[in-house]
Amino acid sequence: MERNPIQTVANDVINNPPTSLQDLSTKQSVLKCHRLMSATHIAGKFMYHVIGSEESPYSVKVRSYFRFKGLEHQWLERSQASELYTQHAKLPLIPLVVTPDEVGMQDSTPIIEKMEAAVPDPTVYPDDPVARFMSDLLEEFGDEWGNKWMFHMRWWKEIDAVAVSRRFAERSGGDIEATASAIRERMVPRVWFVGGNKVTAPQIAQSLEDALGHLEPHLKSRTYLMGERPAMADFGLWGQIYNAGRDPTAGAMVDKNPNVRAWVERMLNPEVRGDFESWEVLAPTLVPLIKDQVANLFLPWTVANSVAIENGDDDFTLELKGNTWTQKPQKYHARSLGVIRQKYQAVASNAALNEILDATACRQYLA
Ligand SMILES: N[C@@H](CCC(=O)N[C@@H](CS)C(=O)NCC(=O)O)C(=O)O
Repeated sequence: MERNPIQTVANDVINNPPTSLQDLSTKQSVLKCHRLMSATHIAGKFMYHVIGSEESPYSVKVRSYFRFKGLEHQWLERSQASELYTQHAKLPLIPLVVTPDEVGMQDSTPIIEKMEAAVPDPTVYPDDPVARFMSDLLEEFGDEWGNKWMFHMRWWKEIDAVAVSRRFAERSGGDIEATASAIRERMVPRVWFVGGNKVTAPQIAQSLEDALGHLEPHLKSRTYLMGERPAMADFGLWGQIYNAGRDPTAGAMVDKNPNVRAWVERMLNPEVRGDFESWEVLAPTLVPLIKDQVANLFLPWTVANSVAIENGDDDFTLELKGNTWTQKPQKYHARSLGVIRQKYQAVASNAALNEILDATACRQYLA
């Protein structure tokens, strides 16, 4: 087994005592330099580091994935890992994963996909190709639409913004009220970024309530969304619902759905309890969620968003389930629509999948 760097340098000093004052000083400064490296870096040299925050849905998504895969890793709050973060982050976003050979990875979906390629077992991809694509689609839905539930509801109402900003402030210490108020000043205006405004606020809350209402019966008779083991869909949707579930208003909504609440707790440390289910078995309770939320809200929204980005529009407006939705376009989502469309292209010759995507009214947005 390889030794940690301090031990190696210390042994070198013992085995090869310094021969001159200059040599002594070199060896001392090497030792000091290694000591100065954060304790976590030293302790975790041979493991992954997952840098994020409990409050960040994409960070806890990746952490749960690492836990599920049994990948040796150390979870570091962003504030504990400034040096490592600055060294490896290319984008000002969390999560950041640093591999044992010190490569930085960002963006939760590609992180999971790269890890799946490197460490395939236990897989998060259902073996049934239809279930697998639906799982990817639900992951995308969770990441891109589910984030509106979490982020908008967290900062929209004062009761939530105050509670959450105090929770954030407690982590950073100091004057809690002053820090909480500074956090609110920074975060509340950002709800516009996810499309939260007076017109869309009731629609976002309704969407969360409806999605939870669809998930509740689906999770009555199974442990995870695609059967008895977690899939991509679980990680994407869970990160958002877990975080929403920690805030007052959205948390009360989650609590009304005991099966969802139990899944939320379970997904903190997901594990294999059995097999994935076939699409035929999943469909009766998953299709209503896909029709109502993915086909009627998320997909038309993401396509309109992407068109607005292409046209360079300042904002875009469309009708979603009979309500007017209006917002400024979001760049990242246009890119991720391209990615899910590519995933569809890779399986577009699957007749059974096409039949289901047509029946759920999803295919028109993906093809
Ligand atoms: N698509 C990215 C999104 C990551 C993201 O938006 N992270 C947020 C936190 S949840 C962030 O870092 N925002 C900037 C900040 O907190 O300073 C992913 O899946 O990892």
